[in-house]
Amino acid sequence: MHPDHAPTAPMTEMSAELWNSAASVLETNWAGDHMVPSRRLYPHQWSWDTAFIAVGLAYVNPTRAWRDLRSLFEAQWPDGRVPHIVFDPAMAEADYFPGPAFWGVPSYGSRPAHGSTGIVQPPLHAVAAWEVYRRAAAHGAASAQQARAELEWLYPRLVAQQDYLTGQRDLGGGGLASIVHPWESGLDNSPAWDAALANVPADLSLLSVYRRRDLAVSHAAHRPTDTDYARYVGLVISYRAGDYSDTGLLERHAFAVECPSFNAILGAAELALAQIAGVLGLGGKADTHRERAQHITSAIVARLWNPETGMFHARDVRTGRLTAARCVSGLVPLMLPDLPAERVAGVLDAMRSERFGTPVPSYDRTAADFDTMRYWRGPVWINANWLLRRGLMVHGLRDEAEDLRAAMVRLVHRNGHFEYFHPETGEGLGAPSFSWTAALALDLLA
Ligand code: 9YW
Repeated sequence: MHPDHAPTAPMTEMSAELWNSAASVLETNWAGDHMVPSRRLYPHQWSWDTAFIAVGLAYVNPTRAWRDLRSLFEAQWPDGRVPHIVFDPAMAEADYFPGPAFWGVPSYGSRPAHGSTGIVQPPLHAVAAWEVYRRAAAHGAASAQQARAELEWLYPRLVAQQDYLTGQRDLGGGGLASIVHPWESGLDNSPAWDAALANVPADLSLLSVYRRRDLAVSHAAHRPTDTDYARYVGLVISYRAGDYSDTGLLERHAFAVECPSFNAILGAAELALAQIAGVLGLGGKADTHRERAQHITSAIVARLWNPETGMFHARDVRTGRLTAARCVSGLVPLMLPDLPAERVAGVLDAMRSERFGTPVPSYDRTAADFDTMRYWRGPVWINANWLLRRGLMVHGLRDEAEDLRAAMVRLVHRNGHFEYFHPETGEGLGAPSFSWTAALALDLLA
């Protein structure tokens, strides 16, 4: 890494220590042309991880940030979808389940990959590309020039990604993208999906055919259950059976949900694209992106707001019902600058209430099934808190944004660059040396 790229403001001993450990996690997890989220648990390239990671690499190694984003988009499908995992040919099928043979997707594009999955993840890449670009000049003229060239390469690809999600994936017809698998949300076993998943058959016999690799490298109590996994695998088999086509999907696929955080990120991506289009001299396109962001924001407000809970909820497209669960995803629309003031106030009330608090857990602390250990059903995740901090800053809440930043920095400094954290004790859970925790720590310190 480049210690000379550390922030210029004087650092305390604690922040210097955290900066160095974060930079070394990113060094260890670099796999030549992409970053892995974690060496043991996730040995391939994950889509939204790449975006969070780029935000941190922007400080210590922008060339790698661009390389990582390029590697991901080199595997983009002809229909514009950016796969949630791009498989590394250097790894064996057995190193991750479900692996490339299970998905059965050919290699698209120029990446010498071993195929990809057929599903997507939240489209945070335009936001990340804009962040890397903004910081490039601090690394000198050559870096600024590189950043502009990379933006030019990425821009049409980012637009194609948005077009896929707002077009083919608008299964509900109301201007929002549907996720067709819980993994697409990035919040795999969130209680937000429980109601919609109840309609999905859980064929546990599938797990005697396909062995869960995650349990070999992680604690069962910290991971989704076997019933969850049986449903996850069943949904892949269902989507795969139609060659991952979205045409007529509602009639033949048991899961379609509009997720508030996925769609908030979709809206934020349009705003980042507006900035990128501006830099590239495409003023007319910038206006279109801003309009599209406004439409997405309005659709989130119209379709996902629950006046009784005063926050956003996931909507089951098949039944038209909002899920009752109060999850961190229901706060993330705070990222959107055009969110009406009364909705901003509602989200802030929920965030400040005993249900959430700082740092924000993945699920309502007062819910009967709040689970301090199990993945997206209770633990604190740095990426979700990072998105919320952006939301606080977008709405001018500087003091609260600073409190949240300080809480995240303390958590990671005391406990390490873990994948997620116990919401009461702060203990690190899941994978250690986790890339997005390290990358976002750099951004929080800078
Ligand atoms: C899995 C890689 C991914 C993240 C997701 C997270 C988890 C993969 O890990 O899912 O095997 O369950 O939920 O957001 O992208 O870090």
